[in-house]
Amino acid sequence: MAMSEGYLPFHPNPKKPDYQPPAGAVDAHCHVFGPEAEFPYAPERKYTPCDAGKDQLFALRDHLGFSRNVIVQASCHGKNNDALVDALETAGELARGVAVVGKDITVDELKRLDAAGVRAVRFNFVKRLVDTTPWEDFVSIYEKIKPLGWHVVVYFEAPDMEGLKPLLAKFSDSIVVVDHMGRPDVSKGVDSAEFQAFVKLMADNPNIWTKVSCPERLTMTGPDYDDVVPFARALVEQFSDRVLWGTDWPHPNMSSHVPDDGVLVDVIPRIAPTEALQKKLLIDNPMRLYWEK
Ligand code: 0GY
Repeated sequence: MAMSEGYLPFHPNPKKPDYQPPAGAVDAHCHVFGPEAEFPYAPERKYTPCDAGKDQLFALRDHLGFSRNVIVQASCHGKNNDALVDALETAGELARGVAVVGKDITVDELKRLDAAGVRAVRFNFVKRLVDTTPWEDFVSIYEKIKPLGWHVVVYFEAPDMEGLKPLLAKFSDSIVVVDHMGRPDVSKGVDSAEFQAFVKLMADNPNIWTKVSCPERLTMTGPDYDDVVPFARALVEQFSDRVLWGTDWPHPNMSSHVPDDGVLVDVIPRIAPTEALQKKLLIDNPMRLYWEK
């Protein structure tokens, strides 16, 4: 199956970052796509990506100077987590996973995912990526994963946050990780009501974490990412024990530019300016959440 029209494949030869991550650093948001011949894309998908398999992901990890990955099931694979599980089984202790499952998932299947290294489910609310799922389904999945000690990863865009608060409140016994800082409109500024509502959500709910990731998706100015840095830095400084960082490789659905992953790594010291903050962001927080369950 051909890639979606206009789909931009990932950067073929990212630069070696100038910033060297500390030994043991975790890329806590990345994906594997296919390869389609082995792991076909889901019939219900909204886009067909460029194949981006586990070997390419692990080569990128080494090239960028990272030690571990948290691999997140993406919508193009639907609820079939086979490519994710295969990558996790290859990586062993060097990767953990976030799966997407349906409300009819069995306990045995959840245990199989857990044994492979899955530690969370992802609930996706981005309308261009998935069809709507009834809230009761998310709640029943949540009840099933709780005994395993898993947490919840949510992906939504800023205008949808307010309406989702009652659902997020139902997950208050677990950690809830919000992808990509809740997708703020960075042109509005850090002090905007929109972003400050997200800061307040985190301040009011100590179980809510976020990924200070995806400058490439959020920027309006381009790959210096100057307009995104203040958002991520504000969150790292205020919530240093509840932030994660990831490349988002292989960057599905980019239209403005193809990010160079080495350039993305060089953003880290601008959002986490001290060694102590970098260690929390890249090692302590992801290790606590994904490896020390
Ligand atoms: C991301 C972002 C995107 C895609 C997905 O599940 C997905 O397909 O998460 C996006 O298009 O914004 O985190 O990879």
